[in-house]
Amino acid sequence: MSAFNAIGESREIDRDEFTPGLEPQPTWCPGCGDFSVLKALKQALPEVGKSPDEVLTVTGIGCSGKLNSYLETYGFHTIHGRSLPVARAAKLANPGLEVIAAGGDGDGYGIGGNHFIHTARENHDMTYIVFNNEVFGLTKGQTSPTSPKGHKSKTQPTGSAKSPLRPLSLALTSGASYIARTAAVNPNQAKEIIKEAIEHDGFAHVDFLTQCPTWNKDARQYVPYVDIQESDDYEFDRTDRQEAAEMMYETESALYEGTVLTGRYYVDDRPTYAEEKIATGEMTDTPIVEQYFDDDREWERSYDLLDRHK
Ligand SMILES: Cc1ncc(C[n+]2csc(CCOP(=O)(O)OP(=O)(O)O)c2C)c(N)n1
Ligand code: SF4
Ligand SMILES: [Mg+2]
Repeated sequence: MSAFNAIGESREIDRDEFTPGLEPQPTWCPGCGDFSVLKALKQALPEVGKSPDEVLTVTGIGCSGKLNSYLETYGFHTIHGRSLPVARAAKLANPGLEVIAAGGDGDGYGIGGNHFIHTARENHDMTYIVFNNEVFGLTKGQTSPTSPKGHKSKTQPTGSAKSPLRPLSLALTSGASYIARTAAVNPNQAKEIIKEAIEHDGFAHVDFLTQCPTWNKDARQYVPYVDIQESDDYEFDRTDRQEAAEMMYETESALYEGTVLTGRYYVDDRPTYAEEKIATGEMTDTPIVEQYFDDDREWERSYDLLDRHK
């Protein structure tokens, strides 16, 4: 049990507790894949024993960024591409919180790409869900970092000249310790993968293929999908970097040729950022949030800084 008594409380949790009273019905377009992410989270969180007041959902800007308006947890709707730094700070300050960061492909792989690389490299303990619809949905369908080469949009009416970014491979080379891809059309797998990602200690990246029927008609390609763990055609060891890298490369290439491969790609159990910092002595194992509410503690460094800025 934490000093913050909602955290670690053991009780039966009903998935309806995750539906907010204020905005229970999402305003996403009919058929939008984003509904599946919300549903998977509402199912997964109670199944891993989390109640709404133990969870913080941090989102960026985009249709995907509206997630935390429709999910009854603590929420922080940040600026475009900045969900990860906010999520990192919250987790470091209050490690008892279950931190889920989320955003779109434009948000996380474009404007926030640098944060993605370094949050993975540092192995911050959180789940990061990227709603990958291969376009900028909210701003009406512009080309995004994952739009296929040749994809036509208002920004590239003659077709994109650029090859798409490879999110799984990027997560692996950056240092993420859990990497998976799922799809809105595969709700059972999505729920299970989200549960694993939440329970993983370290940076868990889930590339979630979410069709945008309004601005990306090509996204219908997400059906049918293949679960690589269930198919006899794919066999690899997901604790082996080299084998995982090859499987990711095949998956990312196949997507743009019309074959949707999903599943778990990589897992390792290296120490998290906080564990590394505690080991070097840079951080104590008393969470900052508890130190902050300790009336007897002297905040020498902060007073120092304040004095210097007078
Ligand atoms: C700094 C900044 N630049 C640009 C925008 C405009 N903008 C809002 S959402 C968005 C793209 C959203 O695309 P994505 O992240 O893929 O999310 P989706 O809407 O597809 O879920 C952009 C460019 C912004 N809000 N802030
Ligand atoms: S514009 Fe696309 S991504 Fe946004 S809510 Fe509509 S279908 Fe979903
Ligand atoms: Mg998008």
